[in-house]
Amino acid sequence: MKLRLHHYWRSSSSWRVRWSMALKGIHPEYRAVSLLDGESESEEYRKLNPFGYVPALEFLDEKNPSRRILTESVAILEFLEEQFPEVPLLPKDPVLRAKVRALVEAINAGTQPLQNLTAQIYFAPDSDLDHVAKRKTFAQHWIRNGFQAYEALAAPLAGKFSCGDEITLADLVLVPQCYNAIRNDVSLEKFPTILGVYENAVKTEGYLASEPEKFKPAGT
Ligand SMILES: N[C@@H](CCC(=O)N[C@@H](CS)C(=O)NCC(=O)O)C(=O)O
Repeated sequence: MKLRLHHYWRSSSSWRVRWSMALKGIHPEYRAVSLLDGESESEEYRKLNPFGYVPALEFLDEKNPSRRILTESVAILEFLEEQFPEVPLLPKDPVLRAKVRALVEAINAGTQPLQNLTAQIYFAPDSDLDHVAKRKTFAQHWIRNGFQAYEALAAPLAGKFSCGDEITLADLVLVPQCYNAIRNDVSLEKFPTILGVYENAVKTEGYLASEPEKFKPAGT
């Protein structure tokens, strides 16, 4: 299977997929899509992902156009789970699997979209300082709102990571969101479970192989 991952170095949704691939030993071709100069919004890119979002996963050896592209990072993560099960990122126990998926959705559906750049710009469209400050307050609110729920859901489950001592999909989604939180000056101190997971995760090989700095375009 020849894969191309369309991604952006700082995109938390892209990072989730890069991390899963690193753990599963998958080496796609990477294609950087800029979110800053309108490339992700272009007509050309929207043929891959009509939302104008990254990531998008392309099957280079697929001839049928309707089977060539996958979008939505969580759908991609689930696809990778099914196709590359040797390194599992979901627990075996069905109840814990559902709980990990709930943690994934707490960030994927309940946090990330609300603090995404497109939502921020819609909320405060001008580029003056007042609007830029408003965008940040908006992002901080939704990140804290999501993290208080994640903290409550994960506290009874967590060990080194969000569900016990093994990395799961929940961590692959949470930790990139922590990166967004830190960029937006949201302290993790008020969320001790999240902070513990973050501190453990940053020491892992999968984190180091997938983190934004590793994919930062030269000259950025
Ligand atoms: N639900 C989508 C969300 C993707 C998404 O929001 N991607 C962000 C980067 S993390 C993006 O492309 N944002 C473009 C923007 O905000 O302009 C997924 O999980 O793939």
